[in-house]
Amino acid sequence: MKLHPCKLLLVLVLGLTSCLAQGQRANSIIPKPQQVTVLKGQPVKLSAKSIVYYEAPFERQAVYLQDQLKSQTGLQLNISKLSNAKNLPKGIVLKYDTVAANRPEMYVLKSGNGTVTLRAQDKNGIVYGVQTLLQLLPLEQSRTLSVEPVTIKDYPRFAYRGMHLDVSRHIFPLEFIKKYIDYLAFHKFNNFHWHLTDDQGWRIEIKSYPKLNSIGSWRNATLIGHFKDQPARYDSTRYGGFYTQDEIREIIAYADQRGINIIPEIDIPGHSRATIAAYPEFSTKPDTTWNVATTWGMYNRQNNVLAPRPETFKFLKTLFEEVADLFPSPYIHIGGDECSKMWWKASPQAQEFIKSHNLKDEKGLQTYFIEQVSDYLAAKDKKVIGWHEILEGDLDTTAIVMNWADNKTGADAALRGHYVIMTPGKPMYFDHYQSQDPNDSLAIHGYNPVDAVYNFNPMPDELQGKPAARYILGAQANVWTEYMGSPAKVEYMVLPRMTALSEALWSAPEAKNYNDFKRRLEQNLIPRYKFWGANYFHDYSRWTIDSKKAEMQ
Ligand code: TNX
Repeated sequence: MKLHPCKLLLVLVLGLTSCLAQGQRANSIIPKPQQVTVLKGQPVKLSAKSIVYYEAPFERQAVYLQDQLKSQTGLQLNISKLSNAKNLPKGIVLKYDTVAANRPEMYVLKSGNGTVTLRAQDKNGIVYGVQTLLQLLPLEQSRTLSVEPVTIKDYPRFAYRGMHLDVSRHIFPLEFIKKYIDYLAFHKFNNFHWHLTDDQGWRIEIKSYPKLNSIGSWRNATLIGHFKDQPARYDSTRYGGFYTQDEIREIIAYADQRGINIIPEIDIPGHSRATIAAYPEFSTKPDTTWNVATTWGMYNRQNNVLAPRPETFKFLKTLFEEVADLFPSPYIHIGGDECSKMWWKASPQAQEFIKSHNLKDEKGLQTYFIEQVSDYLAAKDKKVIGWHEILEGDLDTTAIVMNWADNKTGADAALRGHYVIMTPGKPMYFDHYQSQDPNDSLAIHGYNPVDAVYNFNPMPDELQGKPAARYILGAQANVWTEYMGSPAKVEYMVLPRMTALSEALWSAPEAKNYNDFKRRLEQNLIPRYKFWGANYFHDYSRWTIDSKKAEMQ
């Protein structure tokens, strides 16, 4: 076949751009790996005849890779258990290796001589190797693929890398929960904090107390607009639902295959309005008919608390045992935030309880609740996580503190000997605005642009170089959904901030560079958001920490 010179030029240019794209892929990975070495030699070719080999612990990850490859490129590879053959076969090999991959969650990816090998000592390492491999491949349908010859040695900076999702204020379909978990896996997060209960509704099936679902999962109306708007307006739609335990088990298995632990949160002793709507006898005013909350911003108003009665503690023990049996997570989140003390102050029964149990005050009572539940859970071999307000009383140090206040509060908790997960409102609250555009879609007051997230250092300055630094486990972004009524709105609020956070948690601080991050975001991630069919915030270049300052001058 003879080609017209113009066509020949086109072929050459196209060939060149795809070569260029190839060379750039190893340089465009997010989060940035610890070490990438581009090797000389031929790219590894993969075709429908190639096979994904796995060693025993990684069978489900081989299936995961197979699915991901199929959806990204259309290429359907078979999988096969690796036999004891001395020479590695051609194709992709998932190897269990504690020597080359000598730390938790580490992977070593090597491509060359016809084979791509991923080595790790645990499932998470393999999952992260898979994510990196997917970024070395084109995002298009193709019958043959080539992987540039590289060695990548990679592991996370922090052990805890989390994303939270509030499903009480708004509930999302099971399919979206899976999609959200896929986003986490892609970004090499390892914990999904599932905020399952709050004043506005229970979202987990509890068999031992069925009214939590028949009553507590439903509210009669929902606030329209911002909760500070006057006068407040409500719709008149009954809203709610919950995830059944079978559905939850399905989500747990889905997340587990992707190296993600699910931490359920049952928020006590405050944020309990939906609980006492179902069981008023656990409230400080048992004769009141409470309703499931229909508005937001509950602090000191309708954000309600549990009363310290024998039947409440029996309830908490049974409830948390049921939750502990459902979730394999070694940690259960028990809330503890924004527990208004006014209800206990006004309750003679609560005051009597404080006295008879030698508690100092209402803060002591809050600690008592946390310690009771910690004990029930310890018997099930689980540790508790609580929001930093659990430190208000004198708590022993077994509880892990999730700090949503400033860095200093986190540092203080670490200095007291608690393990700490950093989620400071600034900039880890993804329910806050990411622009200062008055026409931006409704959000909570603060301003957390994407560069603030990127530049966030989970290690507080106060702890640099101190032994207590080891208590900082990592960080997490929180996604409270008062103003997120749909999956598309959640996606808009988390992308690309979640992408920025992944690098703050994974990569070496000295390797971070915001401009380079933006290049990789544009070349590698934005096309993926589109491929995933994800909504995202487009205006991230315009809205930065400095753009706010410039506007205020
Ligand atoms: C405070 S932070 C809350 C949530 C709200 C959020 C809104 C925390 C532990 N509790 O109940 O949704 O503010 O930003």
